[in-house]
Parts: sequence; C-alpha cells; structure tokens
Amino acid sequence: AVYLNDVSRTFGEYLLIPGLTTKQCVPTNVSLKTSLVKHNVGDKSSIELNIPFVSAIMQSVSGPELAIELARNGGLSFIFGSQPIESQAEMVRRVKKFKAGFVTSDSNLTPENTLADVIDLVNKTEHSTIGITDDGTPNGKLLGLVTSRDYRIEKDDPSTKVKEFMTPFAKLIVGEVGITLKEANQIIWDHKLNTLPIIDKDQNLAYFVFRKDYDSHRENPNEISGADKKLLVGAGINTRDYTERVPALVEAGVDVLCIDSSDGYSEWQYETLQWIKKEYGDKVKVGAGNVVDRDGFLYLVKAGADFIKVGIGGGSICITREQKGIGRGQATALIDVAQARDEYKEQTGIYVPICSDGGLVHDYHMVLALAMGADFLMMGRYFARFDESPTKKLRIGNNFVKEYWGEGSNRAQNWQRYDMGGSASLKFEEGVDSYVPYAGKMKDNLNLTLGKIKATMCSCGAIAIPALQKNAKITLVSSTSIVEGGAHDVILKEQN
Ligand code: MZP
Repeated sequence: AVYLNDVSRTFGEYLLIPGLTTKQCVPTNVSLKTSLVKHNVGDKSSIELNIPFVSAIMQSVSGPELAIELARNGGLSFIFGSQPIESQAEMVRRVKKFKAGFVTSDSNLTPENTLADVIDLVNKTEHSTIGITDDGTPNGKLLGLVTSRDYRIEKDDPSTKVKEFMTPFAKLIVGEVGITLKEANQIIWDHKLNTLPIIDKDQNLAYFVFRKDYDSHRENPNEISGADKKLLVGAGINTRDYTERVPALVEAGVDVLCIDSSDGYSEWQYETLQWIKKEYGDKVKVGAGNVVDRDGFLYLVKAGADFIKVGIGGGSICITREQKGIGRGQATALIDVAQARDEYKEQTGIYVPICSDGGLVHDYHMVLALAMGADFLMMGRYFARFDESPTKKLRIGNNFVKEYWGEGSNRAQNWQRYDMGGSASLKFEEGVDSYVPYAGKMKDNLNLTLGKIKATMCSCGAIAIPALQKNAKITLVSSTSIVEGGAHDVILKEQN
C-alpha cells in the first residue's frame, strides 16, 4: 500500500487570515464571475457564471423551478439524471423556454412573459420602455431597450425627434450603450429629466429611457430593469445510457452536462467522455468526477473533461465513508486537485475549472473552498432548504422542514451513480433520507450568503475569485482555537 502522509482535513479546520484591504476592496466592487468550462489561459471561458454556485445533481434539489431561479440569480443547476431520459429533457426544455421580461413598475408583466409579450405591452403603452441587460439584473450592462415604435429612430429615417431630445446628457452617453439601466435611471433622476436618449453611434439608433411617473421612481432608480435572455441550465448523465441520454439533452438545449458518479476515476467515465467528444467535438461541454486526488483529475482531463468535480463522502446526506471506507477530507482533496490543475495549466496553457462538491455547511466554508482553488461550488443541502426545491415542506413540532434525500438512498434508487459495472440495482445504501430546516425564498438567502462572501473577500484583500485563489492566506486551527472562535466564557441571554 501507499501511505499518504497528509491528514484528511475539512473546511472547519481552517481559517482565513486577512490581507490588506485597500480602499477599492468594498463589497460592491467584488465580482463573483467564474469560469465553468476549460479554456486557454488568457481567454474567457465559453460559459461563465455570475455567481460560483451550482445546485447538486439530485432529485431532492435540482428540478426546473430551482434551476430557473438559480440561473436568474447568476448560477446554474444540473437537472437530476436519475429519471427517464424524456422527463429530464422536458425539464431542460422548461428552463430554456423561460424568458425573463423584467418590466417597468407600472405594467403587469411578470418574468414568465415572453419577449413578444414585452413588445406588445410596450407598443400599447404610451412612453413605456423595457430594458434588456446581459445578465438579467438591473445591474447588468444594457443590451437594448424595447421602446414604443414611434421613438425608435431607424438608420434610414433620422427623425427630427432625435434633435428634440438631444440634451447635454445625451452627449454624455453617446456611444455608451453599455451603461447599466441603474445608471441610466440615476441620470434621469439626478438631472430631473423625463427622458434619457441613449445613442448607439455604430448602429445609428437612438433608444430612450422614459421616466413615466417621476415620483414613483424617486426612491428606486432600478425601476426600469430588464432581461430577455435564455437561462443557462445543466444536466447530469451516467455512464450507462449516455448514447441515448446525451442526444436527447442536447436536442432539448442543455448548456452543459456532468457525469454524475460517487467515484469518477473509472474507465466507464473515460469511455463516456471520449464518446461525447467524438460525437460532438467541442460543441458539447461535459464535466466529470468525482475525484479526490491528482491522479483522478489528470485521468479525466486526459479523457476530455471540461471541468472536474471534487469530493467523495463529504455530502451532508452521504454515508459512503462509513459504508465503503473510501473518501477524503474535502479541504485536503480540493487542495491536492487544485495543485494538479495549476501544474497542468503551467504545462499546457489550459485552465480546467474545478468544482468543490458537498460538505459546505457555513457560508465561510464557501470562501475557503474558493480560496483553496475551487472555481465553483456544488451544493445540495443549501438549496434543498428553499421554496424552489422540488420536495415537500412539512411541519415538525414548531418548525418547518423540507425533505432532502441522497441519491444513494433507497428512496432515490439511483444505482447508476454507484454503479461498479455489475447488475442494474442498488446493492446497499450510501445515502440517507432526511429533513433540512426550511429557509424560505432562494433570493433572500442568496443575498445574505453572497453578502458574507463578498465581505470576507474584502477582508482578504480580493475583489475577484482568481485574486482570492492567488493571494489568500489560510491557516490550520487547533481544536481549542475553534472554541475561542465562538461565543465563550459568557452567559448568553435567552433569545426569544
Ligand atoms: P451537500 O451539499 O448536501 O453537503 O452535498 C451534496 C452532494 O452530496 C451532492 O452534490 C453529491 O455529490 C453528494 N451526494 C448526493 N447523494 C449522495 C448520497 O446519497 C451524495 N450518498 O453523497
């Protein structure tokens, strides 16, 4: 046997040491953008996420409702694969069909409306404008505005209206269609305008942001916000039926696939990756895993994986370590794989993103995982607690809970995830069926979590994930210093 000398450690055994917080290091300046799939060093990844969160490939987590909400918030879900091919493809289609039309405060549109509905409303409504931003949020870059037709000045028809609306502020933003809606609305408010023309010099087009009701926009310069954009969605696959499942998912419009297995260092995964790359070349992106060391990482990268998922036995519902005695502390696994990834990058000029999967309990664990080299994080328990997860909400005593079961539990019957090439059934359970405390809407929880992550990153002196990965200082903690880190030696007042 080969003995590894490093102890298997997990996130709770580490802390971050603050770096210099410069004046630019404020939470509003922090970008959580991250690469999802491999790319050449210096290039952008062809799929980027605005927040480094993906939801677990699990029946009790990643259905279409959660996928839509997470994508709208800048992350991505992998629709669970432990279901018939057609129903999984239908879930993917439901997410891709969703078009967000965010609208002025004075209309009745909801995010379910299509672009056609938005245009229809704009044409019917006097002086109404709907913005479209690149990420679906008011803070995204403005891609265009749907305005009532009269006010759109076409190339061949330079109407006098342009001149009428030309104000000093128009000059201010000539050629800057890339300002945000928030900024546009702020200019309207600051300069007490009724209308703000935005001129796209290249296109010779003028767009107008209208303030229909001055006072109602007073408090909230985000009122005109916009998006119409297809949402990103992923899907889990297995190493058994991929020749049928992958084409169906691709046909449904899936953006990225991930081979879902508790132990991904296998020839089954190698073959699956090779088949996908042979059939689709680089058009279909696929992640693989899970692995916990450099050997597993290099093997799957060689087979063509676009990202690698790290983690065995750390999931909150997972009993693989107890049942099979395999696994590795999540922090140690991540540090080892991240090192292999960095060496691979030096040797080849290719950056392969890694995903830390499972075992994240506290929000600060997420920052530690990113600092240790993860590019994005997969979570099950975290998302299972929200309204949008597909499971039942129940009342137990005075508390509300939601159901959360592992893919290795008898309930999920996902034998493919634990398949060692034998017969088609689950031999023994590797996961439990459980409850998690109900936590309300995803959006509210995400805002709090992301706020904490940004604040911690500022303490570390980093306003972007790559800078955190490069510069974070991480220390091991002793068990006595963990005690020191909580409230101690005081008598806590009772909380009502
Ligand atoms: P967590 O976020 O709940 O701690 O962990 C979620 C992860 O646990 C999943 O992404 C998956 O890798 C893993 N998982 C899912 N089901 C089981 C199981 O039944 C499991 N053992 O380990």
